[in-house]
Amino acid sequence: MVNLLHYSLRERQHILVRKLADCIESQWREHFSLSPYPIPKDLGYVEGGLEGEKLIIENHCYQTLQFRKLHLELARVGDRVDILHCVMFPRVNYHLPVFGTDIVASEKGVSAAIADLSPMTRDRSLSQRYRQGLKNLPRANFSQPRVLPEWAHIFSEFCLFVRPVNEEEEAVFLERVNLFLSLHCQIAKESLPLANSEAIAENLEGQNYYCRQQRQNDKTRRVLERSFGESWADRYMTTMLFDSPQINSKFKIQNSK
Ligand code: BLA
Repeated sequence: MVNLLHYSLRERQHILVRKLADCIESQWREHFSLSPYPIPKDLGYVEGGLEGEKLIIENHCYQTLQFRKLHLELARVGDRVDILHCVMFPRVNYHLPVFGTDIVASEKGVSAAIADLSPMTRDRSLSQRYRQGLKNLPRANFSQPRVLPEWAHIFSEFCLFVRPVNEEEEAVFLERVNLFLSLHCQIAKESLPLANSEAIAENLEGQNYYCRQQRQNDKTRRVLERSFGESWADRYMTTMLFDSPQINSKFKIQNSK
């Protein structure tokens, strides 16, 4: 029964949300061996509606050798707004950026479409391999680029933040995110774990900072608060959407040698 409900949400969602969700999942399956990720029991599939605004949230989470958490979330606010949220958090002993994407769409169209590969280094730069790969992507023009808010300085120079105005621009967005993902999955698959404790500490700090900044997104917080209340929204943002990595004692032992 639960599965049927899950499917019915995606099938009712905006076509760009459906297509991007399918694209993300198929890239994950193609490139990685996916293990289950333990989602707190009450947060896998959630429905709420305190102020009459019904919110349905469906979470899909996995982990792999290289990623502590692959998270795809689909949500619907009332019967009008569809949301896709996805973040790929690397394990801190892998030197990889954080892939993130967000779509906010309604019958009127897509108001926000965002995608980035965000650097975790102190100087906020992507490695040469990522920069080269991203620079070589075909040019993508959008008629309504959007300006990022202040908290979003965590994103890279390649961050895409637009309001696609028609199906053609939606397709260009989808294709570009697909290319970000192919590049990222390919590099991730070939990368080896770090043994240097300073480099691991830098990744840990980078992810903590990324999560702290993302939790400042008041637009996300307000949607969650309206349906579930303040404390629930805060718990959801810190545990489900942007949880800081837990440092594994294994790294400490390995690196103290
Ligand atoms: C914007 N996110 C938004 C907006 C809403 C949400 C309603 C405003 C849309 C607009 O301005 O047109 C809501 N997003 C949600 C909700 C969830 C969600 C409720 O994911 C989950 C339950 N946000 C992310 C990720 C990124 C991100 C991974 O979750 C980027 C990698 C970015 N969302 C992001 C940015 C904005 C946004 C930059 C614009 C914020 C602004 O203009 O102030």
